[in-house]
Amino acid sequence: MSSERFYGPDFALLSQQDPDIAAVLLSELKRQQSNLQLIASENFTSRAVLAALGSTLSNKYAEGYPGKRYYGGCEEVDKAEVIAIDRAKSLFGAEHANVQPHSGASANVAVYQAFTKPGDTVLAMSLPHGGHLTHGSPVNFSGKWFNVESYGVRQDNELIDYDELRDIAIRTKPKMICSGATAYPSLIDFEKVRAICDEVGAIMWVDAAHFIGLVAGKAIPSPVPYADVVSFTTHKVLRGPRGGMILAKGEHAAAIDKAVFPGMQGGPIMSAVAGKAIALAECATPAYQKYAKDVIVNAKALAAALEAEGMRAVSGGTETHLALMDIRAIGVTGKVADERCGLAGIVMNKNSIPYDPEKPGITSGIRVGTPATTTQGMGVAEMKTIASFIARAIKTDDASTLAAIKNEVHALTARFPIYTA
Ligand code: DSN
Repeated sequence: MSSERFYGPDFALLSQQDPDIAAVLLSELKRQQSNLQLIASENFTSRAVLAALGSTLSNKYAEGYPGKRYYGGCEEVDKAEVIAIDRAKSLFGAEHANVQPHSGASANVAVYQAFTKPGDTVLAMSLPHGGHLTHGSPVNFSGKWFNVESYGVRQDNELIDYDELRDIAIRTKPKMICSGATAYPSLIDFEKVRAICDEVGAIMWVDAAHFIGLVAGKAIPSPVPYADVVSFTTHKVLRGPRGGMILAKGEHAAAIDKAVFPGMQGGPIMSAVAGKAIALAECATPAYQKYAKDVIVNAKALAAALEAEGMRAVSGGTETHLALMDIRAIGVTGKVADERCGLAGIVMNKNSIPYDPEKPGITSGIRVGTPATTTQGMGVAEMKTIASFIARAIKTDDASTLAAIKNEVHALTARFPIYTA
């Protein structure tokens, strides 16, 4: 099937009206089809989700919640939002769901607003140890408006030090404790975090953006039974549209809903809400559960194969969808590795490792994830091939060698086509 046909009958119209943007759509589709997508936070959503995103629901303003809107004509979009809420509650066993946040960062703004006031103390994982901008970075609203204390990982095993976390919590008395990270390959012990929150009287917030898809697929334990509130994005392993979502205990439902609207957002993006509903239904299938388990199997295989190529897996490997590799033994920085891999058609990102001697713009590590390649149907054999591509690419600055690897990458991705049927 040609790229033009993938974008449907309206594509001919777009090509005629705006050939510049039509060309971008086609080139991006080709880029995604032909390169290796190893960014741990990216995936290929289904064509059903893409259909919802490109629908007339995009035209509708719907401030408020189903049955309580500020504009007329919401009877159809109300149905989509009710379906999305019901599916989220059922999939995750949650007492309350808000499906309106435009993104993970927006969801986190709402969480801060629901449970804290500017100046309050919040305890979260430090960004250099794998946290997120919204967990208190000084350049983000969280670090500017709140007193964010940080915990990290131990230097010897690169795992969260729950004793240190408890000590800091007792000393700083946070209003809220956040667990969750963007570059932490291990599982988080939610039972331990709950006990610490109870001991110091803190709200337990889990930012599950990276791993909620693995929870949805029942491949790893869920934070939902433990946490007061769980925020996440819907476009990572979960494989839905770009967007955010919040789950909460029933007692916090009103606070969360008020914080999202009118506290933080105006009208929700109803086409995205419909896309979230579709993705949640997809996540409830046995095929998705197999996918979630395969994502982890592939991540373990990729980490092991990269170790065999002379890199070191931070925290000794992975239990999730991503691996953080310390590449200092190869003698290149994360920045150089990222650039060389890009030239070889391998898209991943440089990433700080815990206690990294390099600046965040340089780094000693790379982060690789398997959500997208697993969606394509790749398995352990392909992970070994990908590891050899990465190793060859980061060890050379020769343009013709990088171009040759790119040809091999394209031959591999051609065997695992996406968006062709
Ligand atoms: N940008 C996301 C990631 O790559 O982890 C986090 O927001």
